[in-house]
Amino acid sequence: MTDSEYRAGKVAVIGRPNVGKSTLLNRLVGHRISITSRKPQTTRYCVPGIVTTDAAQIVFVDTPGFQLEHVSGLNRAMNRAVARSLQGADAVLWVVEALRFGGKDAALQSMVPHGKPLVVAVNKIDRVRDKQMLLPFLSEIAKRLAATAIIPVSAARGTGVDTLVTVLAPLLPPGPRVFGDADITTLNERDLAAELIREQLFRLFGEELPYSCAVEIESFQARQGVRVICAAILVDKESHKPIVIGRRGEKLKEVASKARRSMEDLLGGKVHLEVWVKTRRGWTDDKRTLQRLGFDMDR
Ligand SMILES: Nc1nc2c(ncn2[C@@H]2O[C@H](COP(=O)(O)OP(=O)(O)O)[C@@H](O)[C@H]2O)c(=O)[nH]1
Ligand SMILES: [Mg+2]
Repeated sequence: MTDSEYRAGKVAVIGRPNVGKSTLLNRLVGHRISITSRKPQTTRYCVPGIVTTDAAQIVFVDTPGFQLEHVSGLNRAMNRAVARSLQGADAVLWVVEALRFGGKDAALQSMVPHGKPLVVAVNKIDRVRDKQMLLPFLSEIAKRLAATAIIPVSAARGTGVDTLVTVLAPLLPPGPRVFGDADITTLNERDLAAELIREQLFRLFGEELPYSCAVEIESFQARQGVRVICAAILVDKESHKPIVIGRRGEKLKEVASKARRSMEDLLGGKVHLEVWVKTRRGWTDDKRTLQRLGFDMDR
């Protein structure tokens, strides 16, 4: 392949909550950079994942599910982030769930910018026992969405994921690679660490609590090859504090030790993690807190 044939660009990954966007991003990149859980709307940031092949360098941008309900400052900031990443993308990867295309999926149609190449990934095909059932679903999707390609995949198993890269690469503009072969994301270690703590909140706590929590890294140092990290979990209600801490601090210990292990996996090397809990009432509507958490509040 000559230099002039090499492709480079951004692909925005969109889809209704819980279809497996973040799982797919992690599978594409080969590392767990975007947090996942069984609960909808785990993802709060646009998480870029870099995939480099002989033919192309693609920055996939995982996005939060677009929020139509609960208009808090946080939700508006998340919506702006999704809109911006769609504008900045060279192509769109729309993830839907096999055999499940409903109103919440259809509502996204108006968000796909006109003229941008669209590829649809039909995810979770590992759950479809009778593969014959897929064919009518795929043709239904083909009728409804003006996609360049519709690819059945399983993000959980890795099926079809390489095909996605092969299909997307020629849709991107020609250009040189911008990142090194080993680069997997443009997020820094501090942000990744905060997200891995948030992931445990989603995995370990009930329905409402994780949505009103945030994580702030208060200090992040490297000492003799060990990353020493102090983090605060912000809760929005005083009554949430004892829940996160748990009896004799057991819950918080579990959060910290699971998050620490994921950090060591992702970052490589030893991590020393201290986590504590702080109440900050109304933080989801507090511009300064949102700014500190990395949301762009200028618009
Ligand atoms: N069976 C199956 N489950 C999946 C697959 N991809 C994702 N999931 C699960 O679907 C849930 C939501 O995944 P997540 O990636 O957080 O979805 P997102 O909200 O679209 O980012 C999690 O419990 C995942 O384990 C898949 O290919 N097969
Ligand atoms: Mg997600």
